[in-house]
Amino acid sequence: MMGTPAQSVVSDDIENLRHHAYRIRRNALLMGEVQGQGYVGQALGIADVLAVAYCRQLNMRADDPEWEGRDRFLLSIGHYAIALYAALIEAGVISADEIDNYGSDDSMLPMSGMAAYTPGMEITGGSLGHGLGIGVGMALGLKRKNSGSRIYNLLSDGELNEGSTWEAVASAAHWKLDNLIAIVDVNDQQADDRSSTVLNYEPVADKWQAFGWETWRVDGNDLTALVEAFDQAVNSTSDKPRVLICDTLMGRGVPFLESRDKTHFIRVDENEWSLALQQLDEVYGISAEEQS
Ligand SMILES: Cc1ncc(C[n+]2csc(CCOP(=O)(O)OP(=O)(O)O)c2C)c(N)n1
Ligand SMILES: [Mg+2]
Repeated sequence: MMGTPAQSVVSDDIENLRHHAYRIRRNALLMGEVQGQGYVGQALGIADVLAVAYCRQLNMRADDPEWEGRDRFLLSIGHYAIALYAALIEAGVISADEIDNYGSDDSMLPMSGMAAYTPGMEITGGSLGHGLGIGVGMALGLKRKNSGSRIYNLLSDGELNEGSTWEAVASAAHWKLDNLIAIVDVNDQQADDRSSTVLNYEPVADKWQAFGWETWRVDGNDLTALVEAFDQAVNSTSDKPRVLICDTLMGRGVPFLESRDKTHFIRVDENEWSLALQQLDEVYGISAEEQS
């Protein structure tokens, strides 16, 4: 029976993360409702990854987001800002009161991620293909300072179209950046079409591996698989940079959004935000009383 307590700790852990992921999705929908539109599909798709990163993995201090010893989480994809805000709110870095200001003038939550505006937003992303290069420089700098902090970089499958991404992939391996963990959101979507239709990215895991990265490919909506992959990436003793290639589903957790064809930028009718929130509660088995 030796394994039983450990297993129940693990399942408690997953249950907690499931709740965090639910709240991240909910925060994102509430922000979408404020503006009536947004990159909500991405936030719903990446919420499980962010729950594991922000509610389990990152070494950080919610009340001191610039603490020198922190792990840095770089969001290359500025349009995913709504997803990161939702996670920063859940992690206690940003107050939930800010949700109502999402996207308005002078808000700390602008629609595209900008470092100067938002606590916990490490870089200004949005000109795609630069996050990993910045990550390489930061990881190298931290190593030279003998810091134990890690750099995480969340990038998208659309960013795999950028030559600058692959320059960064090559240099990270060259510099043996074992403190760098890339996370690729493979949702097979981008602005113009399916990513695989615009420019085939497969075999994506083989490519990163051939460049000298330790590589995991996981279902990015499976919390247990994510926890395992994050743990292995963090605990590996190799001198290679690490990448978690996460297959995700845009709109995950809200069935009427999951089944949409075009999910890059979502607009729904005014009354459909409450439908989205209601469907999310149904998917998670949360009753109206629990919510209030
Ligand atoms: C260098 C650069 N080229 C083009 C754009 C315009 N753009 C904004 S989002 C986007 C789609 C990128 O793909 P991905 O991040 O995979 O899209 P998603 O999964 O969010 O639909 C594009 C082309 C940009 N921001 N930067
Ligand atoms: Mg994409």
